[in-house]
Amino acid sequence: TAPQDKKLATPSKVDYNEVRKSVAALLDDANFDDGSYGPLFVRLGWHASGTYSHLDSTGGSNGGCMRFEPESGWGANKGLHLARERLEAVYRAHPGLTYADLYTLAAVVAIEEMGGPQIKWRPGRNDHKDGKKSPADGRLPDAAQGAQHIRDIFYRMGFNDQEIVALIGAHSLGRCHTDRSGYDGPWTFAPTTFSNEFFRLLLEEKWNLRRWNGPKQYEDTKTKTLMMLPADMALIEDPEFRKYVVVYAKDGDKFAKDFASAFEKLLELGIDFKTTDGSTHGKNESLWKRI
Ligand code: CCH
Repeated sequence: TAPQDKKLATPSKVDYNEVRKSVAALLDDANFDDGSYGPLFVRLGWHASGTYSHLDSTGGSNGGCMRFEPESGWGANKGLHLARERLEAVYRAHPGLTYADLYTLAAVVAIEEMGGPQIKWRPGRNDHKDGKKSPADGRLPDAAQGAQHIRDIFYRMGFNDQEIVALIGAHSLGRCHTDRSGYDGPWTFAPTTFSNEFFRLLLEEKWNLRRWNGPKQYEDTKTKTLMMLPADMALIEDPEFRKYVVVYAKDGDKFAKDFASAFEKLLELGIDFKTTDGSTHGKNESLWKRI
């Protein structure tokens, strides 16, 4: 049997379809950003998982540690308390549900509800009682940097160049907030719709440095309403990354498929799913083979 088909040793009483429905019902809010918590939920699931290091098997979504110091206070996680607070009602309504499972499932539901691909997801993450096992700050990417930094960060998680580009395609969703990252504005004209528009805009628009008092970021020359981070621009400046940008800009279905695989892998980094035959899988043995 493929690892994902084995039965969990301790089947949970939680009805995850009901959890999905509860999350979906919380997405829309006309007074919040572009009308949806979806993009913020995606960022929550990604930041909960993206601390993983395959070098020492620390970090990752297990533990649900972002609700504690120090992770809750990291600069990179600014604003994510809004997502966690929004999801609190779902946690309370489903005894047995872990925060660690909820933070990752919320991202999956958000992507699906915003028109994205189905992403394989399974429960099995535990909650830690405090934030003591959180790694030191600095594992999430710095938007001011370029290709080398992006590779350092994502290779540490175990991703290759193609997966890196696919994952960052999530910037078709949402926007930057001056009171969180310091950056400002959305990447696309439809920030609550999953699409390959981020890649098309990267290639097709002309991007100039924005003249403003904030951090270095780019704006489109036509409407001056869209933005790119220095780290986003690295995807077209670096020839290896650029190859995949070209592929995904042309083929939205391929992007959706590759994004789903990479995002599934991201959410499972460092997780041991206990199975009925006593074996464990996870710690990414199975995932490693796919690199
Ligand atoms: Fe991202 N991202 N991200 N990002 N991100 C920001 C917002 C979102 C970087 C920087 C930023 C991924 C990779 C990277 C989302 C998903 C993903 C912001 C603005 C910055 C800065 C935060 C703010 O001010 O609110 C950098 C750098 C990288 C890689 O190098 C990956 C991978 C994903 C998911 C797969 C989403 C969604 C948002 C929008 C959040 C919102 O509130 O709208």
